[in-house]
Amino acid sequence: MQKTEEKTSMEKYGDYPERIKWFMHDRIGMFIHWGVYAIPARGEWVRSVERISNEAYQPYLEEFDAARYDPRAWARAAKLAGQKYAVLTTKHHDGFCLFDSALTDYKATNTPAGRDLVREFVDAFRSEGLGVGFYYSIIDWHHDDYPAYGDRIHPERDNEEFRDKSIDFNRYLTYMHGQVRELLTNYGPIDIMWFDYSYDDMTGEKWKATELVRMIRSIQPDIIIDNRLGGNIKAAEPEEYAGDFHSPEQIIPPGGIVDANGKSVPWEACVTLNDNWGYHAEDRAYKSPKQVVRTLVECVSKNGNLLLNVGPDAKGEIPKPSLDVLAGVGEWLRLNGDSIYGCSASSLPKPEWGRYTQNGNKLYAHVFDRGVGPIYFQGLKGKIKKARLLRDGSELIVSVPWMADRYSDIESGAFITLKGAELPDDWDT
Ligand code: FHN
Repeated sequence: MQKTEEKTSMEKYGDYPERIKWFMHDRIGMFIHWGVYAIPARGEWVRSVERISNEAYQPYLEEFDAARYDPRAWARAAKLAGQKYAVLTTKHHDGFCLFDSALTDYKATNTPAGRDLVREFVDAFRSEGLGVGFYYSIIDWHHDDYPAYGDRIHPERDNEEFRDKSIDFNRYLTYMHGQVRELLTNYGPIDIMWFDYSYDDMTGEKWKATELVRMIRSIQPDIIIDNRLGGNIKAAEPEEYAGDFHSPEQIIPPGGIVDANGKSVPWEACVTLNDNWGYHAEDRAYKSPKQVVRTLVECVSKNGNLLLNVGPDAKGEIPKPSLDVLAGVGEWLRLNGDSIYGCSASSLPKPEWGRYTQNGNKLYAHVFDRGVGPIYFQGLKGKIKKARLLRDGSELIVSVPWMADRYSDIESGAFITLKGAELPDDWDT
């Protein structure tokens, strides 16, 4: 419907850095967790959870062949899902690199896969017109100079054997910064640098984060960076490594995310399609397209993005249950995408029947919980110029039903009569 007054609370991204505006428009991306851990097929933390030594993990590298890896198929699946960008794990905590790094032998080009898998990912997603992001783990369980003894998550070093082992953490930081430089130098323009993750006192300058971010911005000035180097993006004067967007994980912030001045800040919730980021052969707990769409609508209604994860199997294929959910989400977006892309929160209070998203003077009503009778729009009396059902473009009648004057604040509200039972009772916009 067309509202006659104020714009969305994000004022069409007027006072946000230019580099983040495409992100705030596109709203939904694909997260891709893929690596050697897909062979044990018990999730990407398998080395830590099962305390697998480097030596016991090595056979997996020796059989990693990416035999059915087809990033064009991944990109087409993302497009079919309505996803506008993708973020691939170039290196996860196990330290294995999908890219041909000159700084290590622990990489895909030294496995039967025998090629730079990141290069093919970038080329494929660019050819499908999608944004390209790199996830890079600052945690590294393989590197000899990564914190040793006492590191509770490290697969091997949380034991006496490593108590007196000396490490040169600065040498690790040189390696880590060097790999980030490789990623942002060798693959053309990259849209997102997605670091993961700071913890305990391992945060900020412990990673030499200011130096790292300055290097990144010198190579790729238009890139956007998440906040997991440890910065407090909510701070009124955030550190340089605060990042460009917040990255809540498996949670939609109830009130969105604002900075210390109460201004909405860009954010992106990352969510798994099942219960694992990396491939897990036993994982059957897939979310439904309806759950994903409601999550996406909630994110956008709170000025956020949704990064929806897939975990390809050891051969490089996205599991069919994931593809099925993505296709369902894409079909909804094919019909209702105008209520997501380019939209953000409305200044109106959340209605009891669902959520609003808004784009300029267009207000989108996502009706999740409808009973009988018309839908009531608090505070919109005389402000709705016309209403259309996005799904089929049909007119919806804006009218004051009989008895409304007795049972509603008819002086400020407006009513839209939906078209009876033919509307699905689950969702529509
Ligand atoms: O430990 C990782 C985890 O494996 C996964 O990559 C998620 C995705 O955001 N990040 C870390 C957990 O917060």
